Amino acid sequence: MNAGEPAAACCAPGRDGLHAHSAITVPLTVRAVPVMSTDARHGVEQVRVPGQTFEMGDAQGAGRPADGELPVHPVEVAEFAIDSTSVTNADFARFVDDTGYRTEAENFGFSAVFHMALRADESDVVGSPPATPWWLGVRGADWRHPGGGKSSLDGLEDHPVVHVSWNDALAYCQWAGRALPTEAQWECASRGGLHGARYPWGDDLGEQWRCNIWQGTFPTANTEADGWLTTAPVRSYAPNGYGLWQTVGNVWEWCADWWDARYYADSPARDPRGPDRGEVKVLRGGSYLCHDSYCNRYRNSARSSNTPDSSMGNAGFRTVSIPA
Ligand SMILES: [Ca+2]
Ligand SMILES: [Ca+2]
Repeated sequence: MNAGEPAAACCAPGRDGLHAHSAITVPLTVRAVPVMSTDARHGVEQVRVPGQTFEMGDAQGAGRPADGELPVHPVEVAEFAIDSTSVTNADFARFVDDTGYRTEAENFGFSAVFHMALRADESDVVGSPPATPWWLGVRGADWRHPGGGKSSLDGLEDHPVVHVSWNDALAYCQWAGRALPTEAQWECASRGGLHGARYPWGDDLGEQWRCNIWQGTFPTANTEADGWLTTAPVRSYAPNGYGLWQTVGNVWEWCADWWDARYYADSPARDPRGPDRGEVKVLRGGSYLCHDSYCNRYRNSARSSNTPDSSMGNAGFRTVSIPA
């Protein structure tokens, strides 16, 4: 992997990498106070993150160089309000009911499903990236059918919506009068006021599971010691110091910024908004598939990326307020 390639290969397959007609694998490539939304459309509780200067980046040296978590650098962010949880299936359903919006997974006809989550006929599996065979392109997989055509949202109303692309998340934000967080806002919020910590709660995983990742042998045997094979309800475990739930683990979360591994070396010190252009958008926080054996990206500073039209069963989003 060189600096020009997206960092997400193991975590989330790009749209093209799953296409049935793709002959060659594509290079994958201070406690805040809850505030209620002023827009009744958006039902997710928000919390206020105070304006501050924080140290952005990987203070432990735990990341992969190609992900661009270094150098650690001071970043000043203005106060903002962010969702305390990921947008849920129930939240996204209100948007779709109101607008008739069709997601990109529905328009393309398929999305990326982790092999152990498959609930579809084998004939609906349209492809798989050879480098990451645990990802299946599944016809009929979309936000309403997270495991494929034989799955549903029954019992998953309070789970994060998944199989939404960056473009889908943006469409939701435009409807809700919200925005996607910048990468700097996301990391500042995930840190919860703990300077330089590895996780939202401190530096150690601890004896009790505090996030939804993978336990066991990836990608074939998950002991589910944390309670979940795939997504968990958004208010599982405990919130961080700012009142945010599950920034790390559960699902990756789209951010507004284009991704560039070299960005931290030369980014604005105040409210950075990412490179002006790019090929892939930033994803943050890791997912239920993270395991130290291949992906330790369930950390505050960890970065990943994917193309803005890609969707998968382990990525969703949360939103921020739009500055007046
Ligand atoms: Ca788990
Ligand atoms: Ca998350």
